Amino acid sequence: MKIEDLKKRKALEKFFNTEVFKDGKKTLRKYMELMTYYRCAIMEVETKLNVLNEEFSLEHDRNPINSIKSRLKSFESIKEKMDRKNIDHNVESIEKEIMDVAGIRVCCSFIEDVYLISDALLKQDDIKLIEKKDYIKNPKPNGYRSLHLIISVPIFLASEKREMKVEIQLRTIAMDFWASLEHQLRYKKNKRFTEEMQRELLKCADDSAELDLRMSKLRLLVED
Ligand code: 0O2
Repeated sequence: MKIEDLKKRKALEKFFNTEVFKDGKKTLRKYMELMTYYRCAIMEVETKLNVLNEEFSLEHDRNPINSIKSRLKSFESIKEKMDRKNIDHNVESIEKEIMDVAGIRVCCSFIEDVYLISDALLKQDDIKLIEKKDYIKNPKPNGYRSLHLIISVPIFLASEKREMKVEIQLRTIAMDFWASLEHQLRYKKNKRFTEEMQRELLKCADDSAELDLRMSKLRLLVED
């Protein structure tokens, strides 16, 4: 086992041992199992998205999905969220209360593709929509735009079927460009956003939304 893995394991053991459970080892196993199920759920949803992308590219001669990135929330972020939201430290609560352990970010070419992919995915009879937040129609005050879906998807194990929650963020390339840079700036050490900086960021978000609209108009002209 690598030193980093060993350190991670020690931190996990400490968390599960001292803070909640006497039987830390058993709990750690449950946690590892749960993370494996989330990884499987990510694979399921990624496959669905890739299939949709293939199908649409065959029909329309272009890819509606530009890139798909996925991540499993780190133990540190899960713990931070549980503390922030006053959630009991146990494995069952992670599954019940934390909606974004499995996260998938889908970057689409045009705004219409965001809704095309989201509608096609939500139509599938094994997908259940748990929550939808449309920050494209209603951007956040700082200018953030994306369509957020929390869905549940079944995974098929050797002896059982399990419904797992996955958070999907769908956005255009322009929205992703803004969100990635805003995230980098926001987490710059020892720096604070002044009101002027926030205004400038909001303007950048509005300008890139305008670009998205212009690109959509061009697409209509080209595809007409
Ligand atoms: P990560 O590592 O990106 O996943 P909560 O998740 O409970 O804190 P809420 O209201 O449930 O809050 O979630 P929300 O705001 O709908 O979406 C949270 C996620 O959306 C964030 O995840 C970001 O990925 C993204 N996001 C939301 N607002 C912004 C924003 O203003 N700028 C950027 N760059 N991204 C944003 P996490 O948890 O921050 O981390």
